[in-house]
Amino acid sequence: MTLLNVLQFPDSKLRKKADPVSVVDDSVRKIVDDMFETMYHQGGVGLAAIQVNIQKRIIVMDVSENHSAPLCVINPEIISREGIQHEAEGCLSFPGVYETVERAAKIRLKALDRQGETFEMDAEGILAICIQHEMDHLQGILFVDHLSRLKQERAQKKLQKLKRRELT
Ligand code: GNR
Ligand code: NI
Repeated sequence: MTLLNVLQFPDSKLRKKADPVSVVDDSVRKIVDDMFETMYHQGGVGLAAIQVNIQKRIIVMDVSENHSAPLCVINPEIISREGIQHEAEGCLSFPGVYETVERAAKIRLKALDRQGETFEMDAEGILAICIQHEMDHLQGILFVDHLSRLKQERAQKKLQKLKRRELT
C-alpha cells in the first residue's frame, strides 16, 4: 500500500472534475486501498480521489470511531434527498478550518462497490454529510464554497496563519 499526497487549498487541481470509472478492475481497487490507507493515516472520515490528484469518481469513507465501517463508493449518484441539516465540517484539503454547512438531512445513494456491483443505500447524519461533502469534491467544489464571502475570507486567513506557523 502507498500513502498518497493530499492536495491542499488553493491548489487548482482541487477544482478539476472527476470522470466516471468505466471498469472496476485491480488498478481501481489499488487506488481504493491506497485512499483508505491515506484517509486513516490523516485521521479523516472521508476522502475523494480528486484530493489525491486522481480524476476519477471514487470516494472512501469511514465514519466509525474505530475504523470498523469502511465504505467505498464508485460513480456515486444521489437519487433522492430529504430535509436539511446544519453541521460543522472540516476538510483534509483545508486543515484547521471548521465551518457550518447546510446539507440534505437524508439521502439515497446509488453507486458501484469495489467489486463493480451496483448497490443502493440510505444515509443520514454524519454519513449523509460526508457523502455530500465528498461528492462535491468530485465536481471541484469545496465546503468553503457553501459559505458566505465573509466566512470564506475568514477561513482563508485562518489557513494562511496556520501555514505560516508550520514554517517557523
Ligand atoms: O475528515 C473529514 N471530516 C469531516 C467532518 C465533517 C464533515 C465532513 C468531513 S470530510 C473530512 C475529510 C475530507 O476532507 N474529505 O473530503
Ligand atoms: Ni474534503
